[in-house]
Amino acid sequence: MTRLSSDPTSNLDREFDSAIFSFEEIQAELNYKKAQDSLRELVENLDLTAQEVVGLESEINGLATMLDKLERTCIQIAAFGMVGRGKSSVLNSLLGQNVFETGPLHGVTRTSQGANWTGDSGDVLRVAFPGVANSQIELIDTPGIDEVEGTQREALAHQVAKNADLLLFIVSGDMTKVEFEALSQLREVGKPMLLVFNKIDQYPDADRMAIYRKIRDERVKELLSPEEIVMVAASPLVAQAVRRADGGRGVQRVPGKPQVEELKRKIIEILHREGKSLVALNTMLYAGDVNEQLVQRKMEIREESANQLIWKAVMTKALAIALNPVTVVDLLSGAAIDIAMILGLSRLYGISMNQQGAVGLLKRIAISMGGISASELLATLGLSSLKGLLGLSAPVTGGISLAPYLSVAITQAGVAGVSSYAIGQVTKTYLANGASWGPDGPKAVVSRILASLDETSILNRIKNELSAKLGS
Ligand SMILES: Nc1nc2c(ncn2[C@@H]2O[C@H](COP(=O)(O)OP(=O)(O)O)[C@@H](O)[C@H]2O)c(=O)[nH]1
Ligand SMILES: [Mg+2]
Repeated sequence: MTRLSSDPTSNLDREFDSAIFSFEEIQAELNYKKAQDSLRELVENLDLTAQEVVGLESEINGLATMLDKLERTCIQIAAFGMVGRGKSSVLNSLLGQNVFETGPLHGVTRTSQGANWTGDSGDVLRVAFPGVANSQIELIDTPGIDEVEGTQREALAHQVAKNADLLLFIVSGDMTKVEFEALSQLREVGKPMLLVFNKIDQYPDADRMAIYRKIRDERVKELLSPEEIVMVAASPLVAQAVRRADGGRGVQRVPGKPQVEELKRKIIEILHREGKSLVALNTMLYAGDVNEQLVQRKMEIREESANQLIWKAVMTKALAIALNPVTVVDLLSGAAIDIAMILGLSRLYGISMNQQGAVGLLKRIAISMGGISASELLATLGLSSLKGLLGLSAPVTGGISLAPYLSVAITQAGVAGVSSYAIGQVTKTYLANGASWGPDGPKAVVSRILASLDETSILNRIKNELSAKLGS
């Protein structure tokens, strides 16, 4: 494709790169492989002239490379701590299954067994989250920091920590010197970390809070912020009335339900902040959980992620259109972005959809949208040649015609962005409704959403962001 090649070129190129980069971020929310295949297939099937392909190649390849990189992304969460503090129990409570062996004896964690293990390297045990297809999450259990000899332990801990995305340091009471030193060393690796105060069921409230404050205000004051400390009971013991063999009554301590919601919430927040895939995480942490509050939270996070994803697609499309002076590329890259957005949303809502399905849905929505897609089409067809002309003439006239170029481009891009926004909202509603249009059919859903959209304010938001990006 032809690029503007006067002064602001490098600027625009950079903006375009960052558009592709935000596209990458969208992909981070998806099932990478599927979206990647769909996009590639889509692009391969485009009926472009040789000249047009040449222009598109670098973008397509760049995208593919980034997608490849993302595809290999795997989230690793590693647990550290002294023996018996509950490292294995905490990981089990996250999994919702007893996969890591626990017990009062030393060394339990050092013997591997079972078919679920996915790569037992030496003293470190990893397990991929079971029950989620193509799980991208690995939980890593390590031997107690007091179990392995000094330098060897340090090297091992360092190695595990270096590769992990999140470190959990487990204690079960006030910290010892050994714990403090190990924590300090791990902190140096610079990875996000949570200090997990486990076994809180063992302490009366007052004692628990006293220990918590001691840890927070004295032990790790310099190393961790209060938000990085969380209290849990991964495997609490609860009193249960029992009838003894002799007919008398007694009390027995039996394992109760883990109290780890706060930990799950913090893990999600941290990894979200780090830009790691929320989809996989939510699936992992909330799989099979019927707790209403958690379901509610999951819905909120999903809604939030969906809106973010839609907005990124809107801006990616708007920016791409503003910068591409060739009509056919406008239309095709626009559709590719809408389709990627639909695929992304479908992943987010756990509804599997292939590229054909996404194309079908896009067509359906576009038909039902009537007005708005027609106006986008008109705007694109009517203005693109003008945009191309102005864009191409820029170098000759020394950039004088850039101003009208940008204002036309931004208007056109804004219209396209609004249509993507509407398509995104319609898709979200459809998916949230279990991939169904409901009794009244797609037209009714689309008109309801279109009626509720504040087009002017969305358009202004797009224009403002674009103007800021393009420096006009
Ligand atoms: N009361 C209580 N006991 C726990 C809790 N978490 C773990 N435990 C017990 O502590 C012991 C050691 O746990 P484990 O997970 O094997 O510790 P690890 O050596 O750090 O992996 C086991 O007997 C667990 O049942 C908890 O929250 N409350
Ligand atoms: Mg263990």
